This record gives sequence, C-alpha cells and structure tokens, in this order.
Amino acid sequence: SLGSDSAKAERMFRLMDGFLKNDSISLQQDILRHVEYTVARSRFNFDDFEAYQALAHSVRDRLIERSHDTQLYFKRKDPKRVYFLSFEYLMGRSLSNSVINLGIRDQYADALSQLGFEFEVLAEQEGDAALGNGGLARLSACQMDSMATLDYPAWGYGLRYEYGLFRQVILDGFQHEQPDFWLNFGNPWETERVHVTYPVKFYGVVEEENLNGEKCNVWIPGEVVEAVAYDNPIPGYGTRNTITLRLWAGKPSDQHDMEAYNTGDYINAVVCRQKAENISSVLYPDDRSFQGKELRLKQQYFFVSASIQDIIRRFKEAHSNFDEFPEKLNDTHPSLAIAEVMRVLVDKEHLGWNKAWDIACKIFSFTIHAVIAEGLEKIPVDLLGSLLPRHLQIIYEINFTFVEELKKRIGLDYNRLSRMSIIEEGAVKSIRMANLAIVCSHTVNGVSKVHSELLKAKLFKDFYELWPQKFQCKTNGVTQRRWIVVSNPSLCALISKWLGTEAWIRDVDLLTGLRAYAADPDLQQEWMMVKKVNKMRLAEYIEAMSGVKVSLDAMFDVQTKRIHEYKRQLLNILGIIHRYDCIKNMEKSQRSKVVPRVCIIGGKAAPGYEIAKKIIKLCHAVAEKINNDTDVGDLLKLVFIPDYNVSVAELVIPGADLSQHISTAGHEASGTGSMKFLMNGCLLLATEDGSTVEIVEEIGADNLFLFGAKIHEVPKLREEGSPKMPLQCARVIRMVRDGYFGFKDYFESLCDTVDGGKDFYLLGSDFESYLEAQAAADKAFADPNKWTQMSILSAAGSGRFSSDRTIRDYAEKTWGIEPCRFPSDG
Ligand code: AZC
Repeated sequence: SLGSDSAKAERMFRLMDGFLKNDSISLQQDILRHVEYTVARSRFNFDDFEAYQALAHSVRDRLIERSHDTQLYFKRKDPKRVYFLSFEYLMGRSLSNSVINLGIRDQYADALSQLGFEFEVLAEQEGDAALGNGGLARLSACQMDSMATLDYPAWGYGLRYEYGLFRQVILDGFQHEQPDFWLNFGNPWETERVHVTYPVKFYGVVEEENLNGEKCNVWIPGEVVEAVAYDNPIPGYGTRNTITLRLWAGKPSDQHDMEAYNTGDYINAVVCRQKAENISSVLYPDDRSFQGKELRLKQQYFFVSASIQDIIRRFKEAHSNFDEFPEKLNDTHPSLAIAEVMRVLVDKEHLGWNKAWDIACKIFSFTIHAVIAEGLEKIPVDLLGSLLPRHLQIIYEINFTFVEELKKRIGLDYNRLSRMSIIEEGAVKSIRMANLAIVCSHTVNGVSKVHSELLKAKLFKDFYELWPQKFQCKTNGVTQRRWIVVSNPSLCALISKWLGTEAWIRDVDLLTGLRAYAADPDLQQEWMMVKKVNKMRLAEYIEAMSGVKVSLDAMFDVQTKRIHEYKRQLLNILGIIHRYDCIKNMEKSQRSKVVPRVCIIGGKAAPGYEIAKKIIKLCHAVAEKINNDTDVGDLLKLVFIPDYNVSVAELVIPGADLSQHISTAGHEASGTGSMKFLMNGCLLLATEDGSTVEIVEEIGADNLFLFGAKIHEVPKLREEGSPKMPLQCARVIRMVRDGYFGFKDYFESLCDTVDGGKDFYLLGSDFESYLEAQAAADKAFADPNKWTQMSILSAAGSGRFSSDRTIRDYAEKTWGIEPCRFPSDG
C-alpha cells in the first residue's frame, strides 16, 4: 500500500522517526519496563545481570524498529540485493556495538547512572556469540557491520549453533575444552521467527516422473527437518539502516515419522524428532581440514537449503523471473548452494537445465580463504549420494557438461582434465567443492594480493588459465567501529580531537590526516597516555587471570590467534627462551640495557591437533620457569591468556605495543588480526605473508619489523632442511629436549618438528632474522618518541584495511549493487 503513492510514502518515511524516544527519562522508563515485564523482576530490586538483560531488550526494541523500517524500504525500492552465505560468524558481544552504531551510547550511560548502574559494568555481563572458529568467521562479522553502515541491501545467512566454539580451560598448562552453551541465559538480541520455517530434506530416493509429457526428477526424502529462522539485527553506524543476519536452527518436522507413531512406537518416534534438533547443535572446532563427517555435511546443506528457499520466496514476491539475485559464498562451506539452486530451478520451477545453468552462473561469487589444497573441502561421493541423492546427480551432470566443454578448449590432456574435474577419482571418490564453486561462480576472490596471486599460480592454476577474468583480489578488512570505537574509546576520542571530526568512523581514509601530526610532541604525549591506560587495563586482566604482575614500562608483545604450526607460535616461544637464556648469561651490569618485555600469547588449538596442544603446554612450562625466576624479574615475563575470543581481543589489542604475525611465507591467506593491531597503533613484527605486504605498502617498511624468508624462497629452503639450523635455534631446542622446562618426553615430538630433519615451517632458517627483527624492535622501543611516531603512522595508514573498503570493492566490482539508504539521518 505504501508503494501506491510514492510521494506520500516518501513523506511518511521521513516523518516517522520511530516510536521510541532516546532522551534519558524515556530510556530509564524502557529499561525499568523490561526489568518488570521481560525479565520479570521487581523494578525495585534487580541485580547487574538482570539490569543488563533489561538494557539489552530496550536496545533490541530500537533495533527491531529500524530493521522493520529498513526492510520495508528495501521492499519498496526493490534494489538488487546481496545474500551473504557464511557457515561461521564470530559476532562477540552486541551491546556496546549496537548502542554506538545507534548513536545513543552516552544517552544510555546517562540513563543508567541515574538508575545507579554503570554502562561498562553491565556490558561485561554479556557473553560472546562465538559461532565460528577464527579469521574467516570474524571477517564475516566485520563485513556485516560494513554492509549495514554503507547502506547496502544485504542479508546474512548462517547457522544458529547451540554450542559455539568450545571454551578453553587451562589445567596444569594443558588445554581442556568445555562446551560453550551460550544460550543458557537466553539471547536478548535474536528474534525467533516461528512463521519463517522451511522443510529441509535428507536421504531417500530420486524417482523419474512424467509431467505433461516431460520427464522430471522427484526427490522422495527419507527424513525432513524443519529450519526455523532466528533474526539478529545488524545496525549500521550513522544510518538508520539495520540489516539482518538470519541464522537457522533445526526443529522437528511434523511431516516425518507418522509411520512410527501409527505403529505404536511412540517413544522412539519422539527420540527421532529430537534428533532433528541436533543438526544445528554444535560448531565443528577444527579449522584445518574437512573430515567428511555426515553431521557436518548435514549442517551445510541444512543452512544452504533453508537460505535458498528463503531467498527464492522473497525474490518471487517481487519478480517474475530469476535473472537478478546475486549471492556470495564465503568459502567452500556453502558451495552446495549451487547444486541446490539448480535443483530448485530445474525440478521445482521447471526452467530446463540450460536456462537454470545460465542463471546459476550469473548469481554466485566465491571467496576462498584457504591457501593450501588440504584446506579445501572434499566430500566423499558415497556420503553425498546417500544424504543428498538428487544433488549428486546434479553435480555429476554439471561436471559432465563442464568436462565436455573443457575437452573442446584444451583437448585430451587427461592429467589436466582430471585435476580440474569436480569429481576426484581415487581410493575415496570425492566431490571437490572448490572446483564446483569455481565452475559456477562469475568471480573467484582471493583475500589479499599475495593470496590472489597464489591462487592463480598454484592452487587454481588450471582454472586461471581457462578463465583468467574470473579471478579477482579483495583484500580483507576489519571494522573500525568494533576495533577502535568500541574497544578503544580513549584512542577514538583522541583521534576525533586531532582530526577535528568523527567522520573517520564512517570514512576511515580520513585517518591519514594523523600523518601530519605524527611528530607533534603534544599528540605524541597524549598518544602515549592512551596506550598507558590501555596497558593498565590489560595488566589488571593479566593479573586476575594468571596471578602474574607485569610492569607497565615493559614492552607488551602480543601474539593472539588460533594456534597453528604455520602461524609459528613455536617460533615465538623459542625466541622467548633465547631471550631468557641471554639475560641469564649476561653480566649483571649489562642488564640495565635490556628492554623489559611482557610476552603475551593466546589462542585455541583444535581439540584433535596434538602438536598445537603441545605448543600451549610449552608456553605454560616456559612461563612457569621465567615468571618464577626472581633473578630475571621484570626484564621478562610470559603469560598465556586463556580462552581468547572477541571480547578478550577487545581488551588485548588496544594494550599491545608490539604484535607478531609471523607465519611461514605463503601460508597465511590474509590475516586480519594484524589490521586490528595496526588500527590501534600497535607496531607489527611480521613476515612478508598475506596482508602484511599491503600493510608495508601503506605505512612503509620503516614503520614495522619485517623478517624471514620470502614466498619464492620457501621451496628451496625446505629442500635444504635442518642442516641450516642456526646454533642459537639448536641451543634452545636442546634446552627443551633436555627437560629444562620439564615434561621432557612430552615435548619430544614437538622438537622433532623443528630439528627432526624436516622443519617444514622453517623455524630454523628464519630464526636468525627473527632475532634481528626482535632486536630492532627493542632498539626502537628504547626511544619512546620515535616509537610513538611509528605507532601514530601505523594507525594513520590503517584506513585501507577497513572492511568498508573491502565491501565497497565487492559491491562495485563483483556484486553490482548500490546503496539503498533509509531517508533519515540515522
Ligand atoms: C582464514 C585465513 O587463515 C586467514 O588468513 C584470513 O585472514 C581469514 O580466513 C579471512 O579471510 N581462514 C579461516 O579462518 N579458515 C577457516 C576454515 O576457519
């Protein structure tokens, strides 16, 4: 009805500024109303957690209002949408981010203080939504924030795991995993859409039927599970636009098991129904390689099928043909979407294979986050055939047509044909999901320049030669809203003061304006103060977590990320042992020259990743020795921060002086942690891998500490192996082997990875240059003004690493979508 008279509708949108008011009294009333009626506590008697719940609900009301307005507006304008399909999202907490993006943080803080509460204290009550493993998942979250802020008509889709990424508990220095039942106390941010449900089919058989003289395939499922939508509002900053992240949860379908009920096996039938809910219950915590597990494949199809049904339903409401819906596949996890779209268009919409394929090829774009072949998903044909029989037929058909075409292009080069085929022959015949995604997508994106080149030269060389135009680069980015404004309020205020504007929060390129003042003593002084405040916060946290008191004068040197051999936390620990060894062997009189360090390591190891778990244990064993050595005192401390997650990162990153991004060259697709540290004026000590190369382009090699082998040198160094092991490295490994830190036998296999003849990750050959880079960092830190200048220049050059830039790139060059902004000032 609104669309019938567009001038009138436009006026109405302008006039209607929502029902909820944001003055202090209204906010207080809203919070108390939620205490009384939502939390069901007396408004005269409620604790911090209950206050947080009421506060969150009152914020949610505002988000819902905006989200309705946005959706209505999109519906009326009907712009081309983007649908972002990602299997994982690491959202972290929502409260602070929401009120900041809504522009009412101060109002809330004021309202709460009138009620006798402190905003920060209540914000601490919130748990993290950790529906993902690492970089890929946090990237999805950052990109959602940018899509909302830049007013793009976007939807995110994912899975509502009941158990997020495990909680890491350290006992005796060993990692233990505990389930993260994050929904235990309810989730005030989501809205269950009981009416938005779709059946998702599994197993069964495909039968051919005759429809008006044409043959068509009908899939008779063996199991049907209902997917129900949970909507999570994602507010943009400085705009009223609020988009939706729709997560699917499993619930039993009424269509199934009627037989069992009829035959009287009531108990069993109920148990079967319950099984349906398990589909979305747990996130797989291993981010290394695909295991070919049935439940995992079920999860993937479940989320893909529900999302595609939802997209098509919405699309058909406004369109009579299928030409215009773009989608984005975040990594290979949602690649089944391709087969699903084909199934719907061919079997249900009866468009015919060729027409359906034309449409499918226009709508998908694919971003890949893996660097090595082992990171790519391969689904055993038997598994796919039993779970999704129709999809297997479709994938075979796609492959047949593709290979026939390919033969015409490249002739009968059987090696190449078999490398490019979607089906991998071999002991276990499998579907190569990345090949499927490439064949159908109009663009294949790498996540940094280095990575994009590697995709073309190595991983997908054959495809690049066939379709060079498909391959693009979209360097990752992170959102400055979360990583500066939310997590580092003092730096945020300082930047705004010196730039004379807050506009950089939406237009991050303005940060380059700081360059002009990098040498200004006043700015430097204030900059140092901000760092000090953040270090204080972090030091308090460290003491509370580990009992270790650290000196604020020391350099805080941080490496926090998933524990992986290629990320080389082991190199860091060996470097720390070397530093300890040097201090111990130093003349006492020399010690005053040592730059004191607090080395901070944090991150989770996949539960089945033995070597990674040994690295965590080694870190604790070394810490135990060093931290209890009074002879060394404040010159060196080592702390492991347990249970690293988004909210811990918000505390750690602003407090870091130096951060390490030291992967073996050619192994990190991009790396986004480095971007967050950079924005916070933390200096990087890094290898020339992933996004570092582009960071160097922005801030200059003088403003960070580079070391290590270059990508093209890696193969040769690997061949040479450990004969090149430098003495210093051999010595620290010997200390570990000799039981200097205890647990001698346990660390043996860990040491073998370095000096056992292979040294695949090149710790030995990079060791010397690593120590040199560390020495350069020490030297720079000894000159506080110089260091601060480098720090300012780091933050000033971080604009290119905003996810706003990434998303704009995608929108303009890949998706072909335009902003669609609700007509209001936000
Ligand atoms: C990561 C890459 O390892 C990292 O380099 C990159 O910055 C990030 O994706 C975002 O592109 N990959 C993953 O996290 N992969 C999985 C399966 O979790």
